[in-house]
Amino acid sequence: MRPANEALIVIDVQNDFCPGGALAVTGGDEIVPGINALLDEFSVRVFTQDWHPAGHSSFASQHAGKSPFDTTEMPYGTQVLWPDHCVQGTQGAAFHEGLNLEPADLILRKGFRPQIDSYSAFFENDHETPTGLEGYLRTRGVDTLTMVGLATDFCVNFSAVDAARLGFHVTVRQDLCRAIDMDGSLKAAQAGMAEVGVRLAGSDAT
Ligand code: VGL
Ligand code: ZN
Repeated sequence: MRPANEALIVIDVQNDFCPGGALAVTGGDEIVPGINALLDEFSVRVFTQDWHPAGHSSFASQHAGKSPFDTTEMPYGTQVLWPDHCVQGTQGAAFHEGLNLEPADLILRKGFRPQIDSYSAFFENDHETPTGLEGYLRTRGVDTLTMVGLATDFCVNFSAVDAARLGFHVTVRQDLCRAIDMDGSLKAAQAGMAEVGVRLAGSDAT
């Protein structure tokens, strides 16, 4: 068992990011058994859940003339437009049925504000509005994080970079992540994570 200053953060292992889902990540479901096994090693265990209201501003369907994976300018910067996904209360927003949620200390929902997306578990995409996770972890005495989940190049990447900038020691287990990888986004994410001191462990499976 790892010491109490270490937490496992399981990012967005939800049906819509798994094969058959609205924003399916290739092999997204393959990581579930390995995550379940890793949960046993940690005494602090946090899961995140992408949780958008219907008609969320990150959905291409809300932008006339735009298609999924196009980009648009938002007040907080450039935003990729996604297929409708992880709509609150839908089966697509539910966790993968094989994922063992029983060990969860905290399930943190994000992306619920209609006008702003939230990839990171720590801040919304304005890089300013906190989710509260930093305070939760610090008040529990956690300073070291292992991150797994979906997708390597978006929510895992943003979460890992924010955590490293906040001063946490961060390891991303790439073998327990899968990437969307649009236009070289995986390579860019790996470089960005390495630059802020995130340790990239496990081989990149994509
Ligand atoms: C994610 C795109 C949109 C993710 C969430 O979990 O990586 N990606 N919403
Ligand atoms: Zn989303």
